[in-house]
Amino acid sequence: MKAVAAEFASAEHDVLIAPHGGVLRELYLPASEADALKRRSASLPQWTLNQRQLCDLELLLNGGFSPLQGFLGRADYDRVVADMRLADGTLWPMPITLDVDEAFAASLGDGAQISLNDVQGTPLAVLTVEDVYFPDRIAEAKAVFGTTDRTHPGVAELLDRTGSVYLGGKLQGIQPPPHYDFTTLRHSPGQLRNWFRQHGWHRIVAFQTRNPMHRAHRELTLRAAEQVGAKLLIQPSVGRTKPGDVDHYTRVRCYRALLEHYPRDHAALSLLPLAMRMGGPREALWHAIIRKNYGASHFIVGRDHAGPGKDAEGRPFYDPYAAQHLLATHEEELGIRIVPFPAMVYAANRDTYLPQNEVEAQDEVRDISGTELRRRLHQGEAIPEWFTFPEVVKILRERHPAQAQQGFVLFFTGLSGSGKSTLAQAVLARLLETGSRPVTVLDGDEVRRHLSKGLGFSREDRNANITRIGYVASEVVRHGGIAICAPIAPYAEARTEARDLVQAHGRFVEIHVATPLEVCEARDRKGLYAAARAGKIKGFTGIDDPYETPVAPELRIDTSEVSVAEAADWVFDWLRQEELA
Ligand code: PPS
Repeated sequence: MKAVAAEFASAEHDVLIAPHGGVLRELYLPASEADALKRRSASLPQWTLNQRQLCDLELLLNGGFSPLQGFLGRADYDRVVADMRLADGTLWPMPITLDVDEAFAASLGDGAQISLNDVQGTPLAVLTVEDVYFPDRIAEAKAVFGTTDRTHPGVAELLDRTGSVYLGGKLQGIQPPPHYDFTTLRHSPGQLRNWFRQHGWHRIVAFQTRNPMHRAHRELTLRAAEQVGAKLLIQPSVGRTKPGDVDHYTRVRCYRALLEHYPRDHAALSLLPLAMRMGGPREALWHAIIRKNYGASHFIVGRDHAGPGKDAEGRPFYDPYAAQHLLATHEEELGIRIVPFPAMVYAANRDTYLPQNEVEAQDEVRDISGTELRRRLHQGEAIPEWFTFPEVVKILRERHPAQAQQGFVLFFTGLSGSGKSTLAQAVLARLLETGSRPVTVLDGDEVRRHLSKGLGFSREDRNANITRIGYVASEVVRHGGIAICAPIAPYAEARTEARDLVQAHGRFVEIHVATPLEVCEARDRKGLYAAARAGKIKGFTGIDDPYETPVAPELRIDTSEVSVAEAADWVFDWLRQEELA
């Protein structure tokens, strides 16, 4: 069987009892009541869910977070944070909370109901607010993540991007958050349980992942399934994972390709809209409960499950086997069997994969880390067949082309008359002479005629101008093109913002055209310096408005010392050296 497909029965709204998983409670109202609530929701206070809240809501409504019936109130929250249990003692390790800002919380009256909407404004559920409380987020970070180090993505989110007030209460579901991607691979717990029942799958081992899967994962999952005599459910998290992870579109293409390499009718693929917190052991426990709700009888816990990587001092946040130990302690209570598995490694001398604990002294162990894989993709270097399947490599290479094909930005900055535009034109000519890649030029004057029409030269307007340039350039780079920008960009903060926008997709090459003011003023091609000196133009850069000199640009060129042709050669040679051109 290739994938669990559209043949699933539609979601059931009743309480379902499955062979595994116990009681499952969906929070959707029957259709006619949902319609009535949808109409009424328009008159309620409106809350737009962020991505994490949206993922949480989806799993609350479809029963993935059973037995929760809404966002945690104070008593449940306190006990979950302190000892991984709801107030009634039920095991639940992760605080599922609805955070809002103080102003919104203050606007709510007693017994308030609020409409929870997606960014398009579609009402998805109504929350009846039973509790409004101020959490101690530092204490939450320490208890849940074991640290307040913001290198931990869960901690950074909690401390820096989480509202200061939590709302607790029960939910009434109106409709599931709409998804338009991979719709045949998305299932509610009820749908999956039905599918398992219809297909006679009684023992099901679930595998969680947030990365593309390679041969080691295939070997691990096959062995785990064989060990417990179960079918395999590959259930990757596609809601929100660790920043910097391979996007889920690419990953799902890889999983589909990999599925062809499993024995027929032994493995199924289903996507989980989970917003991961990277909470290591606690998160692993949470993942197991979710998989139980989806009808799995077993759950694979590998090395460093849901680990967030290293802390600010370069030490791992969690012991790599802490998750396995924690789950073993709670296995009876969990209602799902844990299949702990060591890392699988490749022994070149035997041309096979082995669990790490079966490696012998004479074995030649090989591994390619995630970082090394990214480096090879980046450099266009070979990726051996023992590591992954050619179809998977092809998908990853399409998504991460070698550096020479990646987009980049040349960001010339300097005083008016410093030679930015002329140099930009000369470099443009070199790029077009030697390559076939599309180049977009965002010159200062040109941009102000179109993209930034109406903006002036106040600090605010100049920064808005540079942000617009940075945004357009980042889109060009995202599509694999080259953008050449040539604004004055006098303020460091705006240059940094443009750099950050671009670096999400490719290289940002800042070139400070460091021609001295006296030279620029002597050139005075547009007569603007004379006008500024005469007080006819106010706030002119270099005269009565500052130019904050770039501290660490990739290149610095003084056009009073070299010809335009020489300067262009210099830029072009640098690009060659960096394998960008
Ligand atoms: S900024 O600061 O980066 O937003 O400036 P930019 O968009 O590059 O626009 C600079 C061009 O606008 C003309 N001009 C001024 N420059 C600086 N200060 C003031 N007050 C000003 N008023 C008009 C000037 O011709 C700049 O063009 P270049 O090509 O840099 O000489």
